[in-house]
Amino acid sequence: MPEGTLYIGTRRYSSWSMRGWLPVRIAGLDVEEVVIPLAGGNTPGVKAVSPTGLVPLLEHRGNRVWETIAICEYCAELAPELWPADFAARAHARAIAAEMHAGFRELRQAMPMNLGPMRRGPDRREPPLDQVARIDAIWRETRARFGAGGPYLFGATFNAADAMYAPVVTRFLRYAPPISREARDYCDAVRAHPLVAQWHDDAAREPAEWVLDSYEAIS
Ligand SMILES: N[C@@H](CCC(=O)N[C@@H](CS)C(=O)NCC(=O)O)C(=O)O
Repeated sequence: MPEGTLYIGTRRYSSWSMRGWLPVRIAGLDVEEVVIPLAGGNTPGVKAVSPTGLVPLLEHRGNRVWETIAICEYCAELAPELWPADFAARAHARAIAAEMHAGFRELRQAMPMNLGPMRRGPDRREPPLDQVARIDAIWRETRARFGAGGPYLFGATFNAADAMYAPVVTRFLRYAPPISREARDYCDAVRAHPLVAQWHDDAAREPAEWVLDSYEAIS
């Protein structure tokens, strides 16, 4: 019998669900996954289960955890490899993960996550290039300082900071804003990670009825 439930939204669109799901799976939590098809905001099924009206929501061993950054921390208590072992690297990982959790609103709105076919909808907006450049710099600087020995931000281990930026990778690969060669290589490495690949595969199997015209219009 599973030890709880992870509630997520439509995989095709729900970037925050992806950010919560990755650490839960890396930590190997034995939780049932419940996917709630998003309705484009104020989804009744999400409101019925989540205190914030948002997903992801993790229920595990009687604990309820919402907000992706808190889910990362919860999972890291059980799987410490979700943060780097080195003190300075760990501080940096938390800082860049928190920056993602708190920011880049304009980038997220202009380049919404959509794992379906590209449509180039009429409402497509210009990406905020200053925010694209900031993320590019975060990735390059982090990899230069801490990334030796592997393709991820902190080297060989895909950790919570990578999980927080994984939906940005899907956006950069889809919308192709101008990014550095190093950032592009990082995107390719994240896309090839088995769990990221699994998320994409599962998204591709979602029912056609879950596709939202309003979300497709800006993709
Ligand atoms: N700050 C929240 C953001 C969560 C969020 O915005 N989730 C969206 C889906 S990506 C949601 O639940 N929207 C409700 C809806 O579409 O009904 C977190 O880190 O978990």
